[in-house]
Amino acid sequence: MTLGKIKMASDFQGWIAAHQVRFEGVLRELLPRAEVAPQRLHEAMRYAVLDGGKRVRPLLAFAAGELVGADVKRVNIAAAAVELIHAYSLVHDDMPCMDDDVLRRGKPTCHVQYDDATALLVGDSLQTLAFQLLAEHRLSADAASQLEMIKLLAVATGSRGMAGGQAIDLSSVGKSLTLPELEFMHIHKTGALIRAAVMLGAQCGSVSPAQLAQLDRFGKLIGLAFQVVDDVLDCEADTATLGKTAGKDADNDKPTYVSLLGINEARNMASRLHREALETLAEFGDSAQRLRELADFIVLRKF
Ligand code: GRG
Repeated sequence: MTLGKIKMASDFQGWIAAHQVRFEGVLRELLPRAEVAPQRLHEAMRYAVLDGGKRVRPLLAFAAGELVGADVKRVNIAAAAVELIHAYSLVHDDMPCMDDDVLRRGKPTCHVQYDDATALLVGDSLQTLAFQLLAEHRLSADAASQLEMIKLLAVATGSRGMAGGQAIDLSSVGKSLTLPELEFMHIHKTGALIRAAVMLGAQCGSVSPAQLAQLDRFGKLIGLAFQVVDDVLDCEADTATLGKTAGKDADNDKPTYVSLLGINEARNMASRLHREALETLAEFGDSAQRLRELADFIVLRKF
């Protein structure tokens, strides 16, 4: 899978393609085999994770890992943990009790393909598998920093991160939020996991506290930019291109950057966040090239 038709340097395209193919193999190995009992649950977990998605979060982890010379085998595990959490969130988000959607990554959503109870268990099992991976593989030189990594992903995933953002999202349907309220929601719902991907990739290698602080800021800014662009695409792109139902935000009367700012201002905001994110990488020089290119992709993508 490629990242679409936007113009990218050919070596960056090659870097992406190589990581996507390799990482698909990593996920296939790490997920429970479909022949192992309970077969239907394992098959549904594989359905929800494999053969789809842009893998933006894993790519951010690989780029951050490369920046600090991390062993790619360690980053594989960190990236897989983040992607499993992401896949869990999509499965639950699509269920009738939340966003109630039938299409994800160009395929029927998990609860449509299987059933509600299976989808619930798929999300639960993907989430716990993510933490199992972080606990059972050596990711860092010492146990204390590995525990910090596990805590980082837990906070990013839970009520002070993604799940908390989702709770605010669900309760804001039909309401108008202020810009700071909308930002708070999205920094948590979408941004927290993107930020965690960058941080965990870097923590697999040797990174100073000052570098980590810069990368944290990069992750926060690019995570928010991702969401602003997602709001724009929800209005502008079509369902076939997105692989999920377009126009859902307006249909569900959800506050978005577009509903609050209008499409042009939302685009300007994404550009500003993009610029600020790139500024945080200035001191890393050429070693941050992949992160810069991924930031460009996140803001320029068409799906
Ligand atoms: C259910 C706890 C819980 C949280 C759900 C992620 C999320 C929170 C909801 C998804 C709804 C949504 C469309 C959010 C906008 C941003 C987003 C996460 C888009 C999907 O991510 P991509 O574009 O998807 O990286 P792929 O399929 O490429 O991996």
